[in-house]
Amino acid sequence: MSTGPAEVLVLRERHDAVELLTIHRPKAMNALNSGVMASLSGILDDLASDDAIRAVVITGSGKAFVAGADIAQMRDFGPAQAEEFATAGHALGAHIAALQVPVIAAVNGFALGGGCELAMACDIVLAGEKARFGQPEVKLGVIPGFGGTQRLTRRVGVGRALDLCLTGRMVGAEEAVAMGLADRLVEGDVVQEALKAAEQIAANGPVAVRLAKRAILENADADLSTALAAEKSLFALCFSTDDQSEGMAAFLDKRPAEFTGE
Ligand code: CO8
Repeated sequence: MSTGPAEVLVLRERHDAVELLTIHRPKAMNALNSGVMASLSGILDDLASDDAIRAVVITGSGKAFVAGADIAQMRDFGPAQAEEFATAGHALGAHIAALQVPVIAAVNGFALGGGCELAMACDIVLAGEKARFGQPEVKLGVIPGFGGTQRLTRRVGVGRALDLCLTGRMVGAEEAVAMGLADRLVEGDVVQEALKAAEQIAANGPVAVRLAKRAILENADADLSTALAAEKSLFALCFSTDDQSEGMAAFLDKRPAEFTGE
């Protein structure tokens, strides 16, 4: 018996040095099932070894970014399967953090539960006018399991995290940006704006972008003096690169820099 072509759950589009990933299960509001998670994880592996890539944008097909983990898949889970699923979710977040290039979430619609958590696992969160964020897990009798209780708290503070995780209410783009859940409110096409931000990043010194991401993410939970010491050594490291010589020479020569990422 022949099997049909495998369903493509994450669409890939290359825009020069920027990869656009679109989670594509529009009939299920792009809910994260094992297939989507494995697909995303495989693509991130691929991108990690792609030297030409400078930034990644993640968005969703149709009217959702991602409306959460797949409730139909989770319904019959026992604790062991739930733990395994959450482990896969955490691994995906770690994968995004470990990717040397920045990852931008272009939140085009519902970003709920695992979808809100996926957005917060990205480096920059752009909220389109139709974006709706929330951690509605308590309405289903569970709690966030893909980093929501922790990443949300780090982004918005304990009180607001408690508000969102205990009421399960949704917030629109404006409120999300005001509380720091999302980083920028975008009027118009959020994917185009995310690609524009990604292109801006791609034009900067690749080593510097990489080290800036590392300096911020690896030290966000460190005490200030440890974090400043880490910044100082990464700053010094920049001065062993061609990108630093080229970037500063280009500024002084009043010409655009031609970075090599070396
Ligand atoms: N899982 C499975 N199917 C979903 C999900 C989901 N999270 N969200 C929507 N769908 C499906 C609906 O069942 C429906 O399917 P069908 O057409 O077959 O009936 C279809 O998508 C369209 O949805 P609606 O008809 O409900 O569309 P509306 O426009 O009326 O509403 C909403 C859109 C508001 C997004 C609504 O669908 C909704 O509330 N969805 C559920 C949101 C939610 O509770 N998310 C949290 C899920 S729990 C979670 O994410 C825990 C994470 C734990 C970590 C796991 C590691 C990854």
